[in-house]
Amino acid sequence: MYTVIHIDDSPFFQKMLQKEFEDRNWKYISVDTTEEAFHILEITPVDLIMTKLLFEQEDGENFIRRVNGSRYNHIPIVVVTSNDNIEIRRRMFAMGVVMFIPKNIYYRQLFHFIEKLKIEEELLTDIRKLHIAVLDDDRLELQLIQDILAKKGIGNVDVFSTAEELLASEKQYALYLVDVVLPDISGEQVIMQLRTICGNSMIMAVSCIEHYKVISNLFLAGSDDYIMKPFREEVFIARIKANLRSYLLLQEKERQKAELQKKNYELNRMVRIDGLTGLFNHKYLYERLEQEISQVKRHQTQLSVIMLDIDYFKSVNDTYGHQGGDEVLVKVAKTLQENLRKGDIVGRYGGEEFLAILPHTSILGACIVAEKIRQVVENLQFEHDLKITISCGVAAHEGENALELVGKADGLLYVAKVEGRNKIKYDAI
Ligand code: GH3
Ligand code: MG
Ligand code: MG
Repeated sequence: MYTVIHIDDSPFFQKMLQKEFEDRNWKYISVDTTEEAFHILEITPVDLIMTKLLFEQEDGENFIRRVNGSRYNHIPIVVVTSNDNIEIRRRMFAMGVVMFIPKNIYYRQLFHFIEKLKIEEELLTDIRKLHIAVLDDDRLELQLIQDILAKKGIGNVDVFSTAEELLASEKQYALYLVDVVLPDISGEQVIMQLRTICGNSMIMAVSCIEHYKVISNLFLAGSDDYIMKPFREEVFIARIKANLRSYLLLQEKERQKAELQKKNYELNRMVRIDGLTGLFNHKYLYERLEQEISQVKRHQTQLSVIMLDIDYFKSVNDTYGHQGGDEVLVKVAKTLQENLRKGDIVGRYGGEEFLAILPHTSILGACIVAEKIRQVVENLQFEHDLKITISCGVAAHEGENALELVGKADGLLYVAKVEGRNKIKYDAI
């Protein structure tokens, strides 16, 4: 929760602002005088000071000067006044006032600013989670940067005094702060090498070099920003925040891209895969068979198919229920996958029928495979001592199209069924 002190003795504005702030989950403290404001500052952490300029006891400008000279000088000050002219504005901004709001247009601007304050605070929270590497050959400078970061609660910081050490580090950092004047290697080279190893991390060059050519070269080498030494703490942190904004946007984009790729992959998989067994589905089997047939024609190779059907499967369902039947289907499907070669294609052709496409395989080879599978299925262990057998029709490609070839295997499967099941039938060439 954030806290605002509002110094204004008008009950009307106090009431109005109280509601606006509280609606936004802020703690609102209103005081009538600047002295009371200092008292509050002493006893509670404050995130924003809002003040008018004209007080009976003290001039508002004087109050701002006192805040600036105190240990509360980091708290943003917003001035709300009806006394608006360019001269006053200039003076206010010179004193570090972050916002000047003429009383009549008070709100939109103010709450826009407050929203931003919240986002800035969130960014700081994000920065605290980052792993940061600082490279500087000057140990004092390293300490200075570390101190500035530590003051903001940023502690995941590793410091390096040579480029060699940093480049050899196994760890990837989200932010690199690189001094560009180094004894053994140019900062530009360091940045170039970092860019190749760290991908999208933020790289900020830090130096006192002023020459435009050097600075523009650093950006060419892959730096995201350049900060001139000596720098003000607040500006330094603000620049890190600015870079973090783009970094987070980029990361979000990458995340969305990866998610989309995953969804596309899943979608592609879903149109090819049978939901129950995880094998290819009927549609994909035909696509692949057509492809394989065109390969056979082009390269004069061999191709065989096996049509497999579980025997008396209806009675499995009748005895053990549909779910029991499904379990058998899954186990048979797994067995097929395990007993075929990597280049073979196996899918669920229909209910309890499977089709295996065996590229570069003669009828003899296909029969050996079919017989092996028949035996393995016959010996599978199921609950309740259930025994399962399959019948197979094995056919070699002899110029048919996909439909004809499958029809040939299906015809042979039918023969296997008629001749008593648990056997393979092939077309004798
Ligand atoms: P045959 O030895 O002649 O092949 O006899 P069968 O009982 O195996 O053959 P039939 O074609 O008469 O019955 C096939 C059964 O397979 C009927 C159907 O309910 C069942 N079936 C089809 N798809 C599924 C499924 O996804 N899950 C389950 N549990 N059963 C299915
Ligand atoms: Mg069957
Ligand atoms: Mg069937």
